[in-house]
Amino acid sequence: MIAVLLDPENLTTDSAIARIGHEIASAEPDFVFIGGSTFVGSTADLIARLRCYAPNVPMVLFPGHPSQFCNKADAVLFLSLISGDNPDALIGWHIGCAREVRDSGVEVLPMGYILVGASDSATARVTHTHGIAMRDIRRIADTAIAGELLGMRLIYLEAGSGAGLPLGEDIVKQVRGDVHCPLIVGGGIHTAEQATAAWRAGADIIVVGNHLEAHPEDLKQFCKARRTAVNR
Ligand code: 1GP
Repeated sequence: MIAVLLDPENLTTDSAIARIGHEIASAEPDFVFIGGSTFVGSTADLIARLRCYAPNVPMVLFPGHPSQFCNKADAVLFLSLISGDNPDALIGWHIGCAREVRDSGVEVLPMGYILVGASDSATARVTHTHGIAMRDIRRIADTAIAGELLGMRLIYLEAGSGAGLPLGEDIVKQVRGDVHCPLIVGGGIHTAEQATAAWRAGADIIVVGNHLEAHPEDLKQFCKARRTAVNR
């Protein structure tokens, strides 16, 4: 599957929303993820506007800050940054919005979020944490196993938004072999070939953000590659 990640901070004009909205409606990705590392504010307006173009594509919150939660989404990735040692990112920010999330009726998906490498990424800066070194595949996989044992229903391997290169297939394969829950892989995916490599290594969902915000017309190529990868 494929998720298009949209950062409300980067979609501020009607024309930008219309452009990506039309591409989503025609290519039909499996999900739209909405969220950003540095955005503080509501996502409700963006969700409402995207739904006008693509009412059948699930809108899933991927919040970098509690203010991004809203009850207009279909689901929320309730993520804990388990690769780092910032208590706020592990559990603290969650407490502040726990009641609102529970009472919202939005489907809650507990997710272990693992930053790999990406020392200069927005996630690393905002959370004051370091990603796990790419060469330390054993620790990456053990972190994923620990997340699953703690009851997390999804594991997200993150190379960092805007990373020059996606995660290596060796990392994805190792984690795929070690956990049973759905595996999300994102960060630095710019081509359908890179997406296909991640799917074939074992990713259930690949996430593309920066590239599709800049080149929404490429979404159809990613969605076509998804069908090819599945039918291999
Ligand atoms: C970031 O994994 C996502 O959280 C997507 O990254 O913007 O590099 O595609 P990109």
